[in-house]
Amino acid sequence: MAQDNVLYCFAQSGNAYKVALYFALTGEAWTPQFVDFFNGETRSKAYRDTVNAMGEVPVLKRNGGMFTQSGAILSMLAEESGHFAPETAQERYEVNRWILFDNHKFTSNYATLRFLLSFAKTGETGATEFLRGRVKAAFKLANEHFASHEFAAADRPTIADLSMAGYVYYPEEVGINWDDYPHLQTWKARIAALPGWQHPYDLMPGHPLPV
Ligand SMILES: N[C@@H](CCC(=O)N[C@@H](CS)C(=O)NCC(=O)O)C(=O)O
Repeated sequence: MAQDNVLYCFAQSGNAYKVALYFALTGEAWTPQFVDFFNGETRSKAYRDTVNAMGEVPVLKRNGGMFTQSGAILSMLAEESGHFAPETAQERYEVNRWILFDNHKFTSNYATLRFLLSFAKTGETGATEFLRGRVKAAFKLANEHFASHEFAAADRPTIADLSMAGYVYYPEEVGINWDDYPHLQTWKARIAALPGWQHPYDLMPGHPLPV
């Protein structure tokens, strides 16, 4: 059955990119719905009442339902289509394990550090120093994993890779030296070489930001 996929997103959101990337790589039809995050839309009462009570993107409107949390959305999409899906109980466990690690440590600290430095423009603070330490620890762990694994959770790309790919292509400078993580870089290039891959700034609306 054809699905109507409307993705509430904006170009700077790596969490939304995780779902947009799934659509780009699978070729499943989707439409972006721009969310004006930088002018407070996600924090408005209207957004929380009608789009997402959690006040976040991504939100996927699909067949009349409103679905939130990128990891849960990816799991739902993969289960329905079979694309980038785990195939065994062991793979399902590995996929969940890496999606949870991504949400808690890999994406979240990087996304917050980037937000503070590149968009809120706080300059260096105790918070940025703390977050950078957390990012480096997560990057080191992922780098060690990719030294002996081509993909995060199986011998082929799965939704765990799409989740971890959320923020790794953004160009903003946050004081992390990618040369310190060569295996992470190789994995990142492997994902970018998948047919249909596009950069987040080409896939979702809202880039560049108005000056
Ligand atoms: N764990 C969530 C994180 C979503 C998230 O943090 N979204 C950010 C943009 S990247 C957001 O919408 N923040 C809204 C706000 O803080 O007001 C997911 O993976 O979907």
